[in-house]
Amino acid sequence: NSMLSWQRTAFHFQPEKNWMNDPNGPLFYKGWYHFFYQYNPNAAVWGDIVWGHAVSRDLIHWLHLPLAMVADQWYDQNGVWTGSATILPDGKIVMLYTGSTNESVQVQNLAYPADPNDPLLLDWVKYSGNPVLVPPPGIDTKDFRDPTTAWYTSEGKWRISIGSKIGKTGIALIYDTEDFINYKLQPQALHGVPGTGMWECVDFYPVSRTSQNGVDTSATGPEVKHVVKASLDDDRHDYYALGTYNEVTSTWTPDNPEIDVGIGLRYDYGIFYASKTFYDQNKGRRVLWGWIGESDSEVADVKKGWASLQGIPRTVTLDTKTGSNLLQWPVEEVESLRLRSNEFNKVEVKPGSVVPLDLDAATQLDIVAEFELDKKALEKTAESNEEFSCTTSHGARHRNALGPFGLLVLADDSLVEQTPVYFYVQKSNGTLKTFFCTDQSRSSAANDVNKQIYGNFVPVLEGEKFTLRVLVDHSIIESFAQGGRTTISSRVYPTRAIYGSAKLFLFNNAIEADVTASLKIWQMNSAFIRPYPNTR
Ligand code: DQQ
Repeated sequence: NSMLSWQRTAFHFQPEKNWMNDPNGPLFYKGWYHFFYQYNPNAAVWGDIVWGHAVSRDLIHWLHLPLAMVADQWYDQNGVWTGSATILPDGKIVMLYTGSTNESVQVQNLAYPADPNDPLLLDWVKYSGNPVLVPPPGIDTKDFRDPTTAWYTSEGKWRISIGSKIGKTGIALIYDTEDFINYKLQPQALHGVPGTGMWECVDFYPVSRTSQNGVDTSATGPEVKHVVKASLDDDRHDYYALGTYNEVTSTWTPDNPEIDVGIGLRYDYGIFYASKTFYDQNKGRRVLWGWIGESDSEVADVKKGWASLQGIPRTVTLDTKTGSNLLQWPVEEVESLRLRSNEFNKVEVKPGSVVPLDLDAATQLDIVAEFELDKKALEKTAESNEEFSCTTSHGARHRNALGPFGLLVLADDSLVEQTPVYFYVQKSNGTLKTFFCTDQSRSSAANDVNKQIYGNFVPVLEGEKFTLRVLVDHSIIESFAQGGRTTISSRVYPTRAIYGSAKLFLFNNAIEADVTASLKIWQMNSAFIRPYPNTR
């Protein structure tokens, strides 16, 4: 057991032990951020699901609380599944969640805090008339789950969405309600995309077109665009698209049907699922939580006694420069963990070389880096029409004139273990096309772990450098390229590159171009993520 204990993280949210999955009902109330999550109190694998609960002042330091809801009713006997919170204008909290009934039918249930004066919201009451929604005609009893936060309509009603599928078409059903007890199914789904299968954990929210502030879930009008997100059960990734919401028909239309939900953009090109946003009225921002599972074996999870992390919460905004993607960025509070820093200015990294970065240890880091490609090399490089893809093009070993270049994270001295986080640049039609990837193929000497190469295209606009932010925390690497246009989260399980033996390097595997790198790297403090004092 202690053999694997280094894999536990220092500043990512995780329970003391056992299995965790989806984030549930995040909200800010009376000075506290509340975080609920899918939790198995009995084992380090999925099952016996109840709601775990923790609170924080700053989204970084957490106090674990007693379970918020357990499977104690016929309508949630097979699991207290995923749900969302809505804060009503009078401050009341409404929680809607999916119950898997004694017969494994998926139904929606209502719950609320027993004592609204308790800022910790320790006790939850399930509504006596539950369930409030059962699968409608035409919907399979096992394809009806994960209610969203409600938003307000101009008719003065609340509206929610619930994920489902019809045949192979993933859809977001829409219901209107006045009291959260009686609901009316709308004749039109919010949206659906053929071939995408079951939509889990649908999310629907506005983003401002003019500012970087977040907006309340009910905001509509010309100032906003609307995001639809679905977690695709079939391929276990979170897909989003930007579009326009029509309140009258209760439908949403993507800006570009070619990058629709499930066939276009992902929040994260690594491991990141069942995510959920909430509007943080405390700081006027929209915050995204995502479940980052394990990519080692189930046997290893059982041995270590826990499984899963939550990503560092991210702010989500519209990228007003491109207009066609979101920007995700770690919440500013994570910067309060920054300790001493090292700066490296304009380090030259020659083609085919590796440059060590002199740090005390490289297991808990916040890295901010920018890279520039040599202008002359850029000019004389021939056009390429190579079909590149991070996932299939042999990772950081695969060279062209202009890449790959970036960082070797959680590497040991001999580079037997290393996780390259990098850019790969192509010149075609006189312009540059850039990919952002993470190569796990040499991340661990262990062989029971996922060694995929992750990544995707990242927009780099005229005049921009290649910029990177990386959070490293023992067994997780969260990477954000170009201010959060493309993000990749990796779980890695080095056996040598641990504690003081973990190092960080720059690398440039381009054939022709010099790369100049400037970095600021902070050692990160550990967060206080503490058990609840057992006084009750
Ligand atoms: N996890 C929950 C479901 C949801 C799935 C069950 C997504 O409500 O659809 O643990 O990971």
